[in-house]
Amino acid sequence: MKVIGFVHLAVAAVLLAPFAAPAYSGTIRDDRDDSLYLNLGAASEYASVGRVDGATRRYNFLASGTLIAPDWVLTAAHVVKDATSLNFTVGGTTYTGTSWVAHTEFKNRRLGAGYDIGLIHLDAPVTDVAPATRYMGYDELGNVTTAVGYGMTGTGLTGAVTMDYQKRAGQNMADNFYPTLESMPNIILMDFDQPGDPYESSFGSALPLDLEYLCAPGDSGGGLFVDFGSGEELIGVHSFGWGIQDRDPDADYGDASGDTRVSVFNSWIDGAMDGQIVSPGNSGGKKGSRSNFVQGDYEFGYIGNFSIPEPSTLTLLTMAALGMLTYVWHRRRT
Ligand SMILES: [Ca+2]
Ligand SMILES: [Ca+2]
Repeated sequence: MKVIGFVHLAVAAVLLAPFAAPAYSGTIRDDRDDSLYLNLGAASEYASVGRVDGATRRYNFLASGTLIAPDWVLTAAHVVKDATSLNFTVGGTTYTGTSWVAHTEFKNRRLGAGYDIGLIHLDAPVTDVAPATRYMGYDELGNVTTAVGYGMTGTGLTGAVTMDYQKRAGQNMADNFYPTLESMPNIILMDFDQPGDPYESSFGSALPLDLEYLCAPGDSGGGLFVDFGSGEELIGVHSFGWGIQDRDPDADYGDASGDTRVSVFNSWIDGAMDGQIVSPGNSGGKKGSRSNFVQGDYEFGYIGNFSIPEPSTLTLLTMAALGMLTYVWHRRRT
């Protein structure tokens, strides 16, 4: 183990200090065997989800991403925004990111605004793994989702306490959209329901799914899938965790997570892959353009039958802190 990464741990600890212990939390049901989640993560339907190893000027980090074209990886804006190098490993091969772009409306790490989406262009096309199919509709809510990534693990009782570099997948219900002020809701919310304890439910049904699961630091950028009847489709990009009840976003029971909604960004994704949208400062660097939403015929009323407290300063700090924590201290293997 090398010293590299120390600075990053320090950054995360400072951000967490006011409201969270520097121990993180767990992500699988405490009454299920981990092998079930590992096996689901290894399923061929989710082969497009790979591991992102990145660096900024100050630290190395680990995150996740989903192959959506032979040479393009969809991930979170906060994964690529400050990166100085990015590698993507999928199907046992590591590819080098030659350029990347974060959504230009992702500003000041405001994860609650819902523009946490970005792309990485690879140095060579991936030929042995099929890209994920992006979802084009708006009917995500009420479906069983499968979240896939390389984040930390643990159980709902312990929180995310272990980084073992394994790929896992688990299920959750797409309960609600996060009520942002945007013209279309662009964040999908899920909560980690505790078996036998309805008080550890933040919204939606209090009954956990068989492989109930919550994303944890390191999962950022990974994929959220739903099978609408014609195979798994990519509906979300893992963005943040939310300590909605205990104000500690450690991915234990009662916590929630947010995914950036893929379908409302499909035209932005297409524009970025065509080279029409480039982040300022990235290679090729023309000035970034504004988002280009598909307006469609979406209907409002998405807040539905639950209420989310007004985002307090503390809540926003919490989400921002987890965004930083996603840059898990990454042990460089020698
Ligand atoms: Ca749930
Ligand atoms: Ca918590």
